[in-house]
Amino acid sequence: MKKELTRQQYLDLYYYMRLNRAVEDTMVKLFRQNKIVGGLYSSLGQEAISVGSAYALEKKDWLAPMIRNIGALLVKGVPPRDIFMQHMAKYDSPTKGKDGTSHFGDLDNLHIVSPISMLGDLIPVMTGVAMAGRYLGQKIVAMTWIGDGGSSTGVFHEGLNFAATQKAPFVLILENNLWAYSTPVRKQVPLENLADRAKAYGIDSYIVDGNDVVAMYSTAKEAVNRARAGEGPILIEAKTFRRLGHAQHDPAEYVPKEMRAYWEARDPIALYEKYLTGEKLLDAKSKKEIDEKLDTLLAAEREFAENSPMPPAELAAEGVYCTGDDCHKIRAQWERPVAEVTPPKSSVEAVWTVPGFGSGKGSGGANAPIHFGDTPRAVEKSANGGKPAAKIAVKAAAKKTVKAAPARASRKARR
Ligand SMILES: Cc1ncc(C[n+]2csc(CCOP(=O)(O)OP(=O)(O)O)c2C)c(N)n1
Ligand SMILES: [Mg+2]
Repeated sequence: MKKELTRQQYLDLYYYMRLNRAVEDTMVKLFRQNKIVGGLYSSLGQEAISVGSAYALEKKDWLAPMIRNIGALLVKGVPPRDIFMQHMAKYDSPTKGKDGTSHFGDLDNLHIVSPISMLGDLIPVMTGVAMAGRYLGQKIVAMTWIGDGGSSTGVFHEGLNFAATQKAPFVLILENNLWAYSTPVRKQVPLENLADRAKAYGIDSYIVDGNDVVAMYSTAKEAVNRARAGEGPILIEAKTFRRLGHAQHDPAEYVPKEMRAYWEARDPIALYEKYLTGEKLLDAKSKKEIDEKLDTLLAAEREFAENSPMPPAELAAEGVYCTGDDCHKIRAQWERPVAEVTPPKSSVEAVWTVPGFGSGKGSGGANAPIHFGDTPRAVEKSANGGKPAAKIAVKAAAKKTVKAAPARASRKARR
């Protein structure tokens, strides 16, 4: 680690890693007291990744966390009480006790997109956020995280390819913690470095020690700056280790003892404390002050969360299904003149047309529906007979499709 940040930045990184660990330690206690509703995941030993990467973002930037990114939420400004209450399904929680432990965000103020369980799906979603920001001239960067296991989903590849072709200002942090549930990374990816996946999309990547918070921050900062400057998406592989099981239910007995011992000796907070002390950025007195600050904060946040009521039963069905405008309103926030982004100004002539398809007109004069030659004929009788023009067009198109009948016949033959 070389000295390149301000003293305050060094101390911020330390504080947020400690806060990340303290919040999760508190939740383990709540879980054992049976106060957590649902699963409890841990980022023990991975705090430097969430904290270092989220610290590289600006306030206006967007992120979407995965299950091991509570540190990123804290850096972005989510108060610990919200995290506690969400895990306890309390009425004052961000989702009023209605969604999973990690399934919450804040679109209005903190720019956090709520995660969903399907691994990889946040990649195209955050690519979309990045593109929307560019479209609106906001100069934002979007960031999300994915695990080694999640990097083998189809949507990881589709999403990253899409981000690359769109040159989206998007940074993807791949947390290679060596395990996906009980599957070691070597059994599911034939690559030494998962960063090499970036080559398939023609984008740049970095490999970083995920247990070194300063390296994590510096690398993320460079990637964020490059993405913001219009260089397109960047993939960062952070090498680390999942210190606990997949979630609280998993004792992870399948992890070799030597592997665990190696990584336990590389605890990111212990390593960083040693560095800060060596560089005279942290002494016993300021460490004690941080300990006390965290103890006081967490006691108050936990008390608030514990005192929050459970949601009233009569509200169980409310806000579950969208009923339109009386449920919630989504309105475009125009930041460019409406005329510029709506037709006719926004319309572009199709560059590829096929007669009878898409922008072409059917013989009946209406827009032709897409017809692949094997859909049932809509009109069997005479052409007009009071049928809508679109249906007549279908018939006309079917007639022109020479291969339609043989295709149907051959499928029948196969059956
Ligand atoms: C598309 C999809 N497949 C499977 C799962 C079930 N699942 C949840 S977490 C997980 C393991 C994830 O491993 P990894 O991506 O390495 O993340 P880690 O838990 O190590 O942080 C699996 C298989 C899922 N949520 N989504
Ligand atoms: Mg993993």
